Amino acid sequence: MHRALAVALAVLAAVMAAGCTGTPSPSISPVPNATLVLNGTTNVTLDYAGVLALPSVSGVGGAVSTTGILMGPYRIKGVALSTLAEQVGGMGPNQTMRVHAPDGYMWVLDRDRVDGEGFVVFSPELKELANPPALVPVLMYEQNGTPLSKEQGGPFRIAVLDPAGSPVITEGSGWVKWVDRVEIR
Ligand SMILES: Nc1nc2c(c(=O)[nH]1)N[C@H]1C(S)=C(S)[C@@H](COP(=O)(O)O)O[C@H]1N2
Ligand SMILES: [Mo]
Repeated sequence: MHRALAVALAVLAAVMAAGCTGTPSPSISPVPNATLVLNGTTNVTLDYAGVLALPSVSGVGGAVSTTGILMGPYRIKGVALSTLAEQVGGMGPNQTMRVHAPDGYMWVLDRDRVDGEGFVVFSPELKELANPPALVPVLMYEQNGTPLSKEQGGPFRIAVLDPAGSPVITEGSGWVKWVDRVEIR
């Protein structure tokens, strides 16, 4: 009994000592570790804070997978792809933007798409809209007010939003996950 009590007290003392003197616990950073490479007339490499420092756009958008599964619509915050292009000298009318991910996935947008034109747009009921609103394709870093998890395609994923807030649904194949490089050529 005495011995058990002594052990218990020793353990308690050790726990309290650790709690009080506390060597700093390994910091769990809320800032995702990320690198975004922009290749154009010039080349720029941004970290997560560098992307968040760019002018942002917010709105609403969702996606539909090729198998008909609806994702969202979500509240979205990110950087317009046109703003990314401006960081490296802009995009000519006959140039294309290639969005790369480390799994080898790549999506090509022409100038009209970067400007938000020509997307096939659906309602959340997946009815195609004859007269869709003006859209903005973005490099999304926040979905419903939260940074994107890796599972959600984070830290950076392509999304297409309506800045006026209507729940526009676009084709999921363009919503590139884990974007690490954007190339103008
Ligand atoms: N990096 C990367 N992004 C990607 C894909 C992929 O294979 N790799 N698939 C695309 C396709 S075809 C669809 S329909 C959606 C699927 O999104 P989900 O994985 O969040 O369901 O992601 C898109 N983004
Ligand atoms: Mo897909």
